[in-house]
Amino acid sequence: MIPLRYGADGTGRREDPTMRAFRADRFGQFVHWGLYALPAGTWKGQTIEFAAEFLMQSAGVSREEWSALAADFTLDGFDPAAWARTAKRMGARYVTVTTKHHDGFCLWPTAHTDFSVAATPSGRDVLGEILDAYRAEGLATHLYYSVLDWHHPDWRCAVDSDSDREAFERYLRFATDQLLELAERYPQVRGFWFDGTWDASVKANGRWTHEIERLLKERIPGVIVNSRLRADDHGARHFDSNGALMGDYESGYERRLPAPWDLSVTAHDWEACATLTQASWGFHDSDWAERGRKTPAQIVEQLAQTVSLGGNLLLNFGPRGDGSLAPVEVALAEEVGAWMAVNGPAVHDSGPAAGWDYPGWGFYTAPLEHTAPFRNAAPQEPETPDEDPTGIVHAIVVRIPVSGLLTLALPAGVALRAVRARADGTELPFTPLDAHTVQLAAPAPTGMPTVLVLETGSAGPADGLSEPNPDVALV
Ligand code: H79
Repeated sequence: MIPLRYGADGTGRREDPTMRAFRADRFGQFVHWGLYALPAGTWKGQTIEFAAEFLMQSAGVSREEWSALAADFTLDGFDPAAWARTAKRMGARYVTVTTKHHDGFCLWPTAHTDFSVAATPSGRDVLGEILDAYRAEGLATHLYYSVLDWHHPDWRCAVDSDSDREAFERYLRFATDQLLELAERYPQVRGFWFDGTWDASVKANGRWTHEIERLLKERIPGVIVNSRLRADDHGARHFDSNGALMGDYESGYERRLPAPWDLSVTAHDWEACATLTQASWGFHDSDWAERGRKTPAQIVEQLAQTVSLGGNLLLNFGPRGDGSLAPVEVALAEEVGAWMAVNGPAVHDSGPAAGWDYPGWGFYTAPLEHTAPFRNAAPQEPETPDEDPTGIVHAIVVRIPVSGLLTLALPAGVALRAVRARADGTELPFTPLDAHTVQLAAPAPTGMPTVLVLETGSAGPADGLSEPNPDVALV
């Protein structure tokens, strides 16, 4: 063990009610909204096929020109209640909203820079209105904050001189002031989501990242902080130099997921964030963005894969410059919501199904109380030691084999009692191949993943025959 001052604060998962609720939520909505939604990927007639929120950088726009967009931030179609309803109907249980992205524009009337909604025609507290709207729908709220800042004169990517050092210290003071201001103005938030922390300047300031997490938790007891904030004494990010996770959950999976069979990620809490288009977070009004737009089935498959591996999925929406949602994103949310209305129990309050190996044709999830004890958690007494392990497992079918057959390998000690379609409860017949393997006809394709409810019980001792040669297995 390397001694660290700014490494992980503990080992193992947080098991307090706030963290348990966040884990059980499983599905959140990310909202990227700022000045970049106005040009929406096109600057002076040129469409840049790159993330819309990067346009200031990718189109080489000066600070002055970019700041002038604030005059057009008029909120003509701004309807946060509609955003919140859309998220709720989709099945999201929390929202993470950009308070300040890399361009430095602040969605709340901050006292620490003039570059905020206070300098727009309405002068309204846009962030506060968004958070109120989501809370009114019963969603928990989290705040995204980019430490990286292209607007602030004191931001540095690297600190190479004394004057850089002085400037960057001023910058960190500014960011601290803003974060404490956010915590004070919006004390109901459940979490902070940090971004823009990969530059050498931040990595050399693990002390600051450690202090920010401590300060936020002091101001808002129980608040949840992502690993992306943190660097340790040696600049190690997410995981400290001893391999322990910093922050409360890993947030390194951006536009990608762990491999479906990679159970190593179930050792800690994590959240992946995903775009609806191929690569833009902010609204990108272009054929390029539409070409890469994901279908509801692709989104649901990502959600199923995520939950089967013990993660949360934060699905991004990029409202348009006038503050309205793009109809194509509302339609996507409706379709995912229609699936969730039937199949939500395979996602919400669910996690990895212990012992059920990745079957290739889909994903298994199980209600959280049936998941294995967390690897790093303190050992807990089982509530009812002799309890029959009867329970349900959800099988989410995303790829129907050309054979038309699904093969299920049962965990040791588990018997399959019945298989039902989640949608209508129809019982599906299955054939045991041996004590540990069953086969059934795959459900007819519907264009969306199909969820099967597996009713399980414990296998009696007579069922316990196992193949003696470990090189031989029935598939
Ligand atoms: O807000 C969305 C994006 O705008 C933001 N994060 C999501 C949630 C984002 N900022 N930058 N990026 C995504 C991609 C950055 C990639 C790189 Fe690097 C930064 C390449 C080089 C520097 C980080 C460090 C990744 C690789 C090395």
